[in-house]
Amino acid sequence: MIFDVVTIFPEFFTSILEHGVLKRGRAGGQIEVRLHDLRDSTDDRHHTVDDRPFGGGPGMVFKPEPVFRAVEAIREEAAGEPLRVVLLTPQGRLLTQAVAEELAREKRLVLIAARYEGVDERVAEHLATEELSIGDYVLPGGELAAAVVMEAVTRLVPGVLGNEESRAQDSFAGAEGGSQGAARGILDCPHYTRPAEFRDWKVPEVLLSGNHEDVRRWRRRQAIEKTWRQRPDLLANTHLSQEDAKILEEIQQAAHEPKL
Ligand code: 6GU
Repeated sequence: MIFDVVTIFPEFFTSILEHGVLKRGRAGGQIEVRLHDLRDSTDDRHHTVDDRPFGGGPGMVFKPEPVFRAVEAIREEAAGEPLRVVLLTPQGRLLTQAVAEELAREKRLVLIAARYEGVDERVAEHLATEELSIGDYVLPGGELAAAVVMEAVTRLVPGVLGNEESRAQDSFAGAEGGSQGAARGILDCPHYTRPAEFRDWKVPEVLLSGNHEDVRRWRRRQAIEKTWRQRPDLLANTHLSQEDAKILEEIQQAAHEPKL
């Protein structure tokens, strides 16, 4: 899979490309990341990428010409292959695990990281195939968002993690009809490692018991309880199995019983 990143800060990506899943995917040849400096697509002496907004107001807006030129050069190089062009913006559709799973099926993805107050709307209307946001907060630029998209997608590309099973148990996996995993649209359970006792805090006994069925049930219950407490919105959007619905009922009952 090829990621083409259009940015005015290509150096921003050098560190993340040398670490973790992106390093792995690149080394294994499953992914390739091509950085395109937007300033290389300008034609004036000062390599101008932005200008003042029509109608007034604070900040600057990315000019359309360099962005169109950069993406059209990529499109030409991709020679007729269908190409998804993603504009990173807080005005976009929300990146979810289901969206990441969908993007992971593509062969090539263009990511436009905008800075300043935004990009000329003609980019969104006539160049990008979609707009994507990584959450309901404002970042000063799209670089981190592009990095988030690449990391979330790359770990789903077959062969990168080498442990296809662990992904099925991700928090959110299958939340919106994507993959089917042990956990469907609920948060992950807690994890522990040695030492079994740290500063008086003991690892839950059941995890040391060696009883796999008890461990499975405990993890399931923890995951459901965590989700109910932290993200009840996820539970509302998830179809619970009969076993899970019963567990949730027990959790809720226990929470409402006065502690003696
Ligand atoms: Cl994609 N860009 C910016 N600038 N801010 C964001 C975002 C993207 N997603 C959430 N906040």
